[in-house]
Amino acid sequence: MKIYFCGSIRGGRQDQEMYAKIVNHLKKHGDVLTEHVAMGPMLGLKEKDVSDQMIYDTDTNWLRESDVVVAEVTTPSIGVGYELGIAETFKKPILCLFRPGKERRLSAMVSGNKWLLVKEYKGVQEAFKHIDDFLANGR
Ligand code: 6K6
Repeated sequence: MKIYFCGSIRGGRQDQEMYAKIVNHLKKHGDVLTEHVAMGPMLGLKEKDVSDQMIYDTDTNWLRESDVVVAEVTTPSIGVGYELGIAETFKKPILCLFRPGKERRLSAMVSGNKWLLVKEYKGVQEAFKHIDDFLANGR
């Protein structure tokens, strides 16, 4: 199974460690096409190594090829929101994981979209459970 993982990059990297845990878990289920999203600054691609056009072209091709999309949507990111819109037009099954917080509300464009399966979680084990349910049963 080809899994496209989405997480904030220019929107802010504060959840990068959580992305890494989620991606490690996703790798038990299949090939994660976008592992770099979860990598720390020392391991991942350097932003300057690739052009923005190359990023866009590669990512849209990977979205087209993917079987499922899993997005961590706690840190708001234009790129992640855009990827969700593209993935929906490709009719991909999509799981969005969100950690509610005091000052945080998920965009209505995500929480109000019935195509997206949106699951709230507090800790990483709960996120893993949502992923396992989604990949096994689509819910
Ligand atoms: C730097 C560090 C890791 O990768 C890079 C190079 N930049 C990107 N490489 C690959 N995909 C990217 C890059 N920048 C954004 N994206 C895609 O948009 C990812 O698939 C993310 O899910 C999403 C993040 O969007 P922003 O708006 O938060 O950057």
